[in-house]
Amino acid sequence: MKPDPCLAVASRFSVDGRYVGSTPLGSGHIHETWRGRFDVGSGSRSVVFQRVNHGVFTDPRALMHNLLAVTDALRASHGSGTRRSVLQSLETRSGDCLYRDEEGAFWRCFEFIEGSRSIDRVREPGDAFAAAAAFGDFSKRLATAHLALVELIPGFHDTSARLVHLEEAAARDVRGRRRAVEPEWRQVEELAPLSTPLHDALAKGRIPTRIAHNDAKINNLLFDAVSNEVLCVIDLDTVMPGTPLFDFGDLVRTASCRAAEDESDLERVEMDPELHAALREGFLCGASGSLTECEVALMPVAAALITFETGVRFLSDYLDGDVYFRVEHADQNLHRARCQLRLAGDIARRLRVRI
Ligand code: ADP
Ligand code: GN1
Ligand code: MG
Repeated sequence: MKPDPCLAVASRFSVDGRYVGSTPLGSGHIHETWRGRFDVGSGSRSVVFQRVNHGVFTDPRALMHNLLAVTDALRASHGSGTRRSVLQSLETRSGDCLYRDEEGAFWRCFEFIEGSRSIDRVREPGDAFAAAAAFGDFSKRLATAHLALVELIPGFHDTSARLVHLEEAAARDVRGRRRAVEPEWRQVEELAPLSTPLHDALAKGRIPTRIAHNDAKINNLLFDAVSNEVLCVIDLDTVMPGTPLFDFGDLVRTASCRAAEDESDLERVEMDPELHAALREGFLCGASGSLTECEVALMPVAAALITFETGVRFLSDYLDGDVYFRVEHADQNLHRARCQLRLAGDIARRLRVRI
């Protein structure tokens, strides 16, 4: 049996009870996350232990500064009863929000939201509606908050910069993979005009810059395991100024397609119009009138853009030798890139986005 990675960490955080063990949690691509269980006599209690990806988030203190600012603002906005609706960071026994282990890794701990689950794919339009309404509501709540947030990953949704990075990765070609990605490379060239309209609208002030989640994929939400209602928006590490359109785009990318993000049968990779319609309605309902006409008009563009951009990022990482996104096999980033590029084209076609 493998040693428990959380064993040495569990005693460092201020959690009552006898530590029982941990199990891996979720399918995020960045951090490593576990559910830690404690015996508390009358029953059991769970927390989340997360080993921060230090390569991606190079300043863990700033990461926690942002997270606490965002969760404080959300708690203030929700009022009472936020136990299952706002992420709660737990402190170490010495009152810190991070623990640094002997290997130099940073750990954080959250209250485990009991009776919750995350999903990687949506089946029912009702779940698509609820998910999008939750992210729409999230951006509305933060729109008026005065948050001094550090830009943890500069240019996170700067699609042109992502394209430049792709060119650089191809030029370095550290694993000799460039030749094998010729079809994907051509797709990127075809879809590249998608990167202009939304960023232009932002730069020219036709749409406002607002606080956004910036990583609104479907598994960054917790659903009630029984009732299926959305409980909580999680993974708050990329909350920064942006536009809620980035979030709508990520929702369409991850919740309008019935296939997996790295599906190998490309025939299955397409936007389901019924799920898309539910996402659109849900997002507008959650944001309840806070979006301008111009923002609403750009929703289809955002859906194609974010899907394209994510494809570009997966392809870059494939060429870079899989240094950013966690992979389970050697070609996973290539499979992910293929799917996202195909889906971006399909979204653009179905939503009549001009390329
Ligand atoms: P990553 O940045 O790697 O995606 P996340 O913060 O999204 O990390 O966490 C990974 C997964 O862990 C989530 O998709 C979810 O399944 C689970 N998770 C995270 N926080 C909690 C929590 N407080 N309660 C229950 N499950 C959680
Ligand atoms: C990552 O952390 P996770 O798995 O929720 C990534 C997103 C990508 C997504 C692709 C900080 O999200 O930007 O869109 O993978 N997060 C970061 O699935 O880069
Ligand atoms: Mg996540």
